[in-house]
This record gives sequence, structure tokens and C-alpha cells, in this order.
Amino acid sequence: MGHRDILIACGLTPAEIEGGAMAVRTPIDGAEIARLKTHGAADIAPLIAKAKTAFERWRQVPAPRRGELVRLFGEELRANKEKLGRLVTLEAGKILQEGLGEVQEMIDICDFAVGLSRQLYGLTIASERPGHSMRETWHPMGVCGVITAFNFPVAPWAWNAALAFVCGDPVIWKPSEKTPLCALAVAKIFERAAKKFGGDAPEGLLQVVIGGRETGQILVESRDVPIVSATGSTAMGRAVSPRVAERFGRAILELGGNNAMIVAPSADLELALCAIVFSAVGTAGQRCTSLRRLILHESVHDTLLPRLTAVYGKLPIGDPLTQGVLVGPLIDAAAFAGMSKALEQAKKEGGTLHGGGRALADRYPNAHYVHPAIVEMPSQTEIVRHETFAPILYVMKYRELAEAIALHNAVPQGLASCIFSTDIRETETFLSAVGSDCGIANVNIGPSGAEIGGAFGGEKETGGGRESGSDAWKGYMRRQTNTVNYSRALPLAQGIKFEI
Ligand code: UN1
Repeated sequence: MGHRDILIACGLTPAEIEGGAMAVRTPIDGAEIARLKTHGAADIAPLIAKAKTAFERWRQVPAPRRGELVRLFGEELRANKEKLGRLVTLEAGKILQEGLGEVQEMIDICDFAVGLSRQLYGLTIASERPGHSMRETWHPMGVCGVITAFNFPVAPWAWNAALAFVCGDPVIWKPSEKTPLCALAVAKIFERAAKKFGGDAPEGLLQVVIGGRETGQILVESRDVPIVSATGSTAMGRAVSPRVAERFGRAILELGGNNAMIVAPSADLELALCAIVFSAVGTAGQRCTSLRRLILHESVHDTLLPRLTAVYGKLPIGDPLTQGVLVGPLIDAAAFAGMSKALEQAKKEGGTLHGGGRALADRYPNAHYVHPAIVEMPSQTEIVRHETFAPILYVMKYRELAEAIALHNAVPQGLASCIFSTDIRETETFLSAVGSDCGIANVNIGPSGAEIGGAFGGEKETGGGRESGSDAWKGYMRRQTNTVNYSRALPLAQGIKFEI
């Protein structure tokens, strides 16, 4: 299947993918695969207005019925999993297994959201006043802007959108300018589901805006977009968050991670080895949950590190559509430059480098394949505290668990973390209030590859947002506290007397 066939199979038409100003390239060989028309500032206001009108209708459709639309969408995704998975691989460069996994993640969150559509539970609360009842209800919030990153071009959108739809909110999606085709393909799949759903799906429930930073900024600044959910770098979050706050909008941020694994003396090293490799080199180190810091107990360091460097030396690097390849390309030249710069700095800061450097340059002169790198660091220097979006794994040693946890938490980011240990005292400490400070903390599992059932997100520079499972749906609704007086008197709260 040629690269263009992948686009056509996803229902994208030549008219849509040719002749525009925005070039889309595949990181597989750097070739241009599409030219898209972009939305100018003047195009966005009518889009937002359309979403607002859609909201007025959609919020009146009963939630379980809204869930039916998401169920149909999930079915369409199931039917198109292979095609869309290929497109994810073509556009983002992750291996096909991971492209398919990402679509599965969309299907999973649809299933979750369908169940949720018959829940969206509020509370009943005991009132202090006789003849009064109190409750808490959840109502649709309004238009939800979803800004997504190149590395996961479809799943994080689905975590937001599937919940937003059942919660009664229309979605405007601004995908990364590096992966807009996935968004257009998903919109087509959604359209089919909406058609099957029939009359009560208003037009404009899902709209995709194509463009750069300025396009996203319009959503971020619009008072008609009460929720902005953004996935991307900490720098992006720093720009988005104050702008949304300035107009008292709600921002759901999922930003950088600097995820670590502690390998304790009692760890099952076979498990640890597999988990390290998957989480450090999977998606070519371009997950926000990728393993970036390995904190090894001094007693396991000399056994594990040579085994790890041996596996790294044999990793199949290549075209991510080819079966058996485990490491695809970096997204672009800038990502490669970022990796090279970080490795230079790590060496200056006392690091000993294993691997790294460009791979397959002769075969793919316009793409950026790399040998994943391991860097033994004398301490947690500045570069180690920085998130470089590439397959670089910094390795450090520790003696006491408290020291490892302190090291673990001494970075600005707080997304995902894990410990490999079979000692319950250590694992429970890691998960306790004095353990990992991250939004995700795992035991005997790597930091990446979370299931959709839990809330996804993290603290500190990761932005504090939670998406996907658990009660993340509350982020897409407005909470209302109701007090109802069914008595014939008007007693005031706090026993206040106020007689007229
Ligand atoms: C991301 O990199 O932005 O936990 C999302 C994981 C995936 C999602 C990653 N389920 O690695």
C-alpha cells in the first residue's frame, strides 16, 4: 500500500488534500503527502458560532441518547481501525502496532463514555433545614476546544471528545500542524456515525480547524469556548493557561513529562528490562509518558545496564509500517536537532553516552531516524531535569529508597512514574503521600501505556489537568448545587433570624 493509498483509504479526497498552503509530510521518508487549506482568523468565528448553536440543541438531548452517538462512533472506529492506524503511523511515524493501539484507545474511551452516558451522577446532600433537600447536578458546559499534539494525533482527542459529547458539549478540534490528516480522517468517521444516529445530532458537533498556533489562539481566547483542553509542551501550556484564565475559562492541560523508573534491589529484572525498553524507545521516545530517567539501585546497576545497552544495540530501526520494526523516525529535523543538542549537553555535564546519532541517513536522507541513547549521568544535572522529546534515557544510581524518591521528585514535571520492586514496603511507600509526586504512579509497570479507565494527567509543569477515565468527565460539565424548600416556612441557613 503506497502512502497516498493510505490517505484515500481513510476517505480523504484529492480535492481535500491537494492545492492548499500547508504542506504535510510523513516522517517516514520526509516526503510531502498532502497540501491542506488552512482556516484563517475570519473563518473561525463562524465555526465557533455554529458550535454554539449546536450546543443549544445538543444539551437538550438526553445523555443516554448522546451516548448512542458515541456508541455508533466507536463502532465506526472498530470498522476502520486498521486504516486509521496506518494513517497514524504514516503521519506521526510510530510503528503500526502503536498506531493500531492508539485507535484502540479511542474505541476504549468510546465504550467508557457510553457507559458514562447513563451515569453522570450527582449527589444528594443532607440539608440542615427542615423540609429542605439538597442535591448536586451536572449540566453540559458549552463548546470544548481540543488542541492536540503530533505524537498522539487521535487518542487524546478522543479522551476529550468522547466525554465532551456525552456530557453535552460540541467540540472544535485544532490538531497539530504536523498531523492534521488524522483529524480530518477521524472527522469523516464521526460524520458517518452522526448520519447513522439521525436527526438529533446537530450540525457542528465536531469541527476541525486547520492551521498553526494563531488558529489555536483564537479558540484559547474566545469567551464562547468555555473549555480548552490542550495537550503539548510546557511552553505551549504556559502560553495557553493565562489566556484561558484571563477570561475565566476552564483549561485542561496535559503537558510535559519527565518520567522515571526506580529499580530496587528486589526487582524482577526481566520485567524491568522489557518495561524499560518499551517505555523508553516506544514511539521513538516521543510519548509524554516516555521513560526518560532510570534510577537504579547500586546493587542492580552493573547487571541491568549492560543488558540494556545490549538490547539497545540490536533494536530494529526503520520504516514503522514494516512488521518487526520497533523504532520509527523522529517527527522532524527540529526533533533530531533537539536530541543532538541534549546529548551534547549531557556529555558536557559529565554523561557517558551509549548509542545515539542518526540512523539510516543514506536510505532516508529527508527523514530523521536515530539510535536510541542511554546516558549514564553522575547526578541529576540540568539536562536531566529537562524534557527532551526523543529517545534519551538518563541513568543514575541510588543507595537508599528515600534518596531515590527525592531524586525522582526533583524535576519540574509530574506526569508518570514507576517503581520495580517486589518489596511491599518499598512499593507502598512509593505510592504513599511521601512517594512519587506524579499524577500516575505504577508498580512493576513502565510509566507509559496507560489504560483509559484511570484519570490521565499530572502535576507541576505537567499542568494539573485530568482527562480520560475516572471522574475526568466532570471537567466537561458545570456543577450546580440545588436547595429545594418543600416546607411552608423559610428557615435560613446558619440559624440566622431575619424577620420582616
Ligand atoms: C501522550 O503521549 O500524550 O499512557 C499520551 C500512554 C498513552 C497516552 C500517551 N496511553 O502512554
